[in-house]
Amino acid sequence: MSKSPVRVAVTGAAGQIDYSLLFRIANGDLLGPDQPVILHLIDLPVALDACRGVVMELEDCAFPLLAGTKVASDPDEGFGDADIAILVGAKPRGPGMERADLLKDNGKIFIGQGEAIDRSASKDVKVLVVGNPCNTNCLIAASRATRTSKANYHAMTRLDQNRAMAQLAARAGKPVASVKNLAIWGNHSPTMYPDFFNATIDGTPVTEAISDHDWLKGDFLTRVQKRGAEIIQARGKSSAASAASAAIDHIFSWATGAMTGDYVSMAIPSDGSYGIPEGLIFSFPCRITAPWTYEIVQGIELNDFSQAALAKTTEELVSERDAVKDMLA
Ligand code: NAX
Repeated sequence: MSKSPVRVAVTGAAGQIDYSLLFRIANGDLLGPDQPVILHLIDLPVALDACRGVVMELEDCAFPLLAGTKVASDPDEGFGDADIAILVGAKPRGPGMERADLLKDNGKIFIGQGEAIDRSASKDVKVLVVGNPCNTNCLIAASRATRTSKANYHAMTRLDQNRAMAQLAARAGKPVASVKNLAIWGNHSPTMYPDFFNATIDGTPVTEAISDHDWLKGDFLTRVQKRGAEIIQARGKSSAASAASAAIDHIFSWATGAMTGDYVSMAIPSDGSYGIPEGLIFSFPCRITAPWTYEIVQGIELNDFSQAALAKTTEELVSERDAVKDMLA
């Protein structure tokens, strides 16, 4: 018997990330090749015609798993009965705009969307925030969760993990699949910490597989932390297909337990592990223990270098939380 469709709501549906993401979801990449999906495309009223164009293209792909589509600008309509909500739409940073203003302008969006999700989505909804500043946007949305579970509100750092794995593999001359347990700690921002000390390549610690530790502590970290800017400089636009792919990876791992045993980076509400203030949306090394069930990997050794890096990214996230404290429910 065929499975009943899962409703996936996606904001920013007329934007460039979703132009890749929606087609991958409809193709079965998010939830597997036997799971039909109904897509809810959400964007601002001004972008609804463009969304309708995207729907026409989705139809023209004749995806066997695409069981329906809906276009909406009203958040309650868009998130209505959604099982999964991927929040991509956000206000971009304008010229001369301070980070605090960006946080506040986006905060308003995520208050409204968080409230609508809590009111109208499925009670077990799983939420992934991609729109930047994604950790703090997620914090604001999760603060509205009363009926839905705060533990199901995540922000995306999987792109940073994927970028770090690719850089290490290239440096070691090995396939990317040989890199294991590379996790991102902290904020999706240049303070993030890709923890190479606890990662392995073909089972060998990265610090043994790559002897140039100055590179690991220097150019490697900087490159991962600033990869977004490097892409913009080369492409003239920010990362899109790779961001969509990472969103797929995040949900696919969480939903199916794929990569079980290996670490996955997820920015989730802190439970106080590793001394990170409770409730902060912080990227931890996580393990998927069963479909839709995750835990923070415990007992990871953090040397002085790692502890200093964690302190820096924690400080930034605490200051972001302070900047939006009036917006937290
Ligand atoms: P685009 O500017 O191409 O598209 C954004 C779309 O969101 C537009 O169609 C816009 O109308 C819509 N939108 C704006 N406010 C909305 C609202 N309140 N409700 C619904 N839709 C709304 O941006 P794109 O390149 O797709 O990037 C989207 C976001 O992803 C940005 O905030 C970007 O910074 C962020 N990113 C996050 C990454 C991550 O790893 N977490 C990496 C990629 C990307 O930089």
